[in-house]
Amino acid sequence: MITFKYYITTPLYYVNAKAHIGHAYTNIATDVLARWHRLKGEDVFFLTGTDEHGKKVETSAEKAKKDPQKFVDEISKKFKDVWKTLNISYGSFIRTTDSKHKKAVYEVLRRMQDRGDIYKGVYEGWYCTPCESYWTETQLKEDKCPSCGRSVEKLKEESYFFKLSKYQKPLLELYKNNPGFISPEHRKQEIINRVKEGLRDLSITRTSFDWGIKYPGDDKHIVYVWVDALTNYISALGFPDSNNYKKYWPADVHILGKEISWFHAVIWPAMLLSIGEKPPKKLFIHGWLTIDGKKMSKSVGNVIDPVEMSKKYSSDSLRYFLLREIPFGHDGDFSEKTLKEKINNELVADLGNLVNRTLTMTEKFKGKLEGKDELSKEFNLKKIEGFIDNYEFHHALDEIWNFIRAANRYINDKEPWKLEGKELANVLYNLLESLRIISILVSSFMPDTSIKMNKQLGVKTGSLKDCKFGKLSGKPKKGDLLFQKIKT
Ligand code: ME8
Repeated sequence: MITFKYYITTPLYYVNAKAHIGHAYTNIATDVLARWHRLKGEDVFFLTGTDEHGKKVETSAEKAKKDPQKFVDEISKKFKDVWKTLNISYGSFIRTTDSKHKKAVYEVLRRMQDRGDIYKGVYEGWYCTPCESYWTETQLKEDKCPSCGRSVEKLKEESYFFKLSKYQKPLLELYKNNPGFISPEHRKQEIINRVKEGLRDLSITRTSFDWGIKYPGDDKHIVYVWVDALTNYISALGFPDSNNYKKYWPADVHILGKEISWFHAVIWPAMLLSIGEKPPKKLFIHGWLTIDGKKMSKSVGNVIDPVEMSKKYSSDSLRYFLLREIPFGHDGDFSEKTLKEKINNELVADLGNLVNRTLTMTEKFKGKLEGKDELSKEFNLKKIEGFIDNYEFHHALDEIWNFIRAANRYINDKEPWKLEGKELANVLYNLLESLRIISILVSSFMPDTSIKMNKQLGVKTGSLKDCKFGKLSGKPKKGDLLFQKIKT
């Protein structure tokens, strides 16, 4: 049997502050995909990590009165702790301060130089430190950074340049020949339109700060943080000649937020074309979360801590909510009020209730649990798979919930409390088989819940091929309620 590989990545988060709900959103969505592909039996490489160089991190370390390396060590560890709380099943965590990463960056630069794609010049422009980006006068929006809206400062420095302009045509060809390269469609159009307007060569070194990878052969230059960070997607695999690199590259998908689409859709593939490596197969660009309708920011004081949320409501509830509430690829709003409503109306009333009712009746029943399939028509695995393959998590969950609701209706219709013997066995068999399958279907979204369900059902962890009737085994035993009703 051929085992397919699946290489999926998240962005590398800046370590200037701790992880917030926006970072959690990306990692949860990526985790769902990684887990889903494991359920399909694929060989998954799931990469996340931290972006640890640049002026922004250097300034944050200074403010904290810490040595930059010590500072990044601490924050990077905190990111790992958050991912543990949220059950993020990454297989590899790359830090841009890792020595294998630095080696890969040198190799990338060497190849770009060999190609004749790097030259020395002078850069003058408007610099946005939070975004670590230079902008031209015309790109500014009301004299502010067009990406984040914050103040910019004028800088002039000697710099090495990458001949990005040379790659305008090859990039447009890449987009044309690979229609699925950038999703969603409207994001792809934005990129194509901007690339058609023309590309300027990219300044790839800085001299205004120290904290970063030194440019080979010219120590006062530090490698631009984006050239450094983007290389993570191959350095983590051991680029250039490791077995992992050969096996997993090109990435099947990079998941990222909309504000960094330019770096991933233009600069990254141009770098790869320059060094003679394949571009990733796909970029999926998701939208931004607002908090109760407002932009999340430290100054407004509305930054949501995902760990606090998951301690309050469980990590599974948070995971479920984020993917059920917001169509992936669109902007969306995080509201604690809606989170509580979803927990009560969907997790407690539908799924929790179905498990509780079924296990309560099963515990009282002493006969053999057997019957004939009356419920499998209520779910369509192909449809669910199709939605997930299209990154439509909310539709996949809708479909799974239709099945859960159908099973609850089945109890109401059959009135098993009035039945006994074979008739009762048949109803219980159908419910237990449905729950076993539901547990598999929700496992990527809510891994803890699935484990708890399997324990109560007395079954082993299943995979997608077990999503059919006729596999019930083990001894069910009622446990604690899966979800607690929240006071609103
Ligand atoms: O940009 N809503 O790092 P970063 C949704 N180091 N997602 C959000 C979000 C929000 N409000 N805020 C952040 C960087 N994100 C670079 C990346 S990659 C080689 C280098 C998520 O710490 C989203 O995924 O600013 C966004 O793209 C990412 O965090 C930015 O994280």
